[in-house]
Amino acid sequence: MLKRKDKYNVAVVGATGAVGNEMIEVLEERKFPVRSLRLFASERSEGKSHSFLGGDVVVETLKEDSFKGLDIALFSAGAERSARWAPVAAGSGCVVVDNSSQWRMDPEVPLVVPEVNPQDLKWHKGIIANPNCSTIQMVVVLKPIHDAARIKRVVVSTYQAVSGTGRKAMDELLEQTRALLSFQDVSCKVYPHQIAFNVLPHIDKFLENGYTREEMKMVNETRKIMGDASIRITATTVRVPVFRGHSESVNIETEKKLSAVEARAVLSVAPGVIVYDAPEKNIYPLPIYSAGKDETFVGRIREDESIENGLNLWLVSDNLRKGAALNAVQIAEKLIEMA
Ligand code: NAP
Ligand code: 12T
Repeated sequence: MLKRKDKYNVAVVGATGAVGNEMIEVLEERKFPVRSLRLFASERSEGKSHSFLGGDVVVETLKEDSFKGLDIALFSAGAERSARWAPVAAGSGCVVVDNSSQWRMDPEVPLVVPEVNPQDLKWHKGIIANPNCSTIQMVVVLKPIHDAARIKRVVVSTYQAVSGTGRKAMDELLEQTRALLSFQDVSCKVYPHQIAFNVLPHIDKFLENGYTREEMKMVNETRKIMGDASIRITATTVRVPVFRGHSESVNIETEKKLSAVEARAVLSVAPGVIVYDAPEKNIYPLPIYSAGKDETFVGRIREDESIENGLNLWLVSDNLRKGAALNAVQIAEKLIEMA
């Protein structure tokens, strides 16, 4: 449990990565009450440093006693590192907010989006999981609709940015684009196929049932966060050559009828959501405008005319912010509020 203090000793694990970097920026921007900041990464980064509030913080490697005296650790260094080190941190009394997939479906670990299920923070035992990026931006929109009309079924297709995979994937999109524009051959290291000028219906590993792990994360995590295992969900997750900002086409079937006008009214007061929907003026959410923003943008709000009670929506959010770093910092802020 977090003890109430004026300021906290904070760690970012995976500080040199795409998410870790964003975490440091979000902590700074939101004036998180930091007494001291410690940064951790692999041996590859030893000796590197990162600026924070005008000073320079040196990047360290993890050791058994690294978490002594720390209050909060934000992890984003991959599932293996979380499996190994989150229990070590929690064991030394440091509360972990983990961005990897390692602990999300563990029944002992709350999976939290502060706008949706802040109450689940009450039962944490030292580790709190941050959901998958595609799930987070979808549930902030599903929750108010569920409260208003009870969701029976969701069909979602995603259009996910390469920054979701990390730094190396961003470099790959840039290098392939550069190579193709100068008539050179491309090399594929991160993804199994060329991502520049292409679309890949494949995110994370394929499972026995023919779905990808990313698709099943959206199904299982949504049910856990919403606290309703009866919601039926099916997903197709797709990688597109976009650097930042995940888009989603979401079809929702509800028990009660919700007209497009009513849905717009419900969403316009939902926390963390901005309705951006004026098609007659070519206004709808776009990944290039979501980059660097905190909210999930929703547009193309319309009734599904093929069923009785259905809606179609288009959602966009910055996957490195609400999808990862921002949600983790908001969890930490909520913990402080509750301490
Ligand atoms: P990334 O850009 O590849 O960064 C990986 C980070 O992990 C780097 O700081 C790296 O340090 C560090 N690391 C690697 N091996 C390590 C080790 N043995 N010990 C300590 N640190 C180590 O990846 P990313 O996109 O930031 O993603 C990182 C994590 O966040 C992953 O677990 C991913 O699943 C999760 N993530 C979650 C979401 C979400 O949906 N909420 C979204 C994106 C990512 P070096 O620079 O020294 O190699
Ligand atoms: N493979 O945190 O590649 O479970 O975009 C997030 C993003 C896993 C995760 C990606 C991934 C996660 C991706």
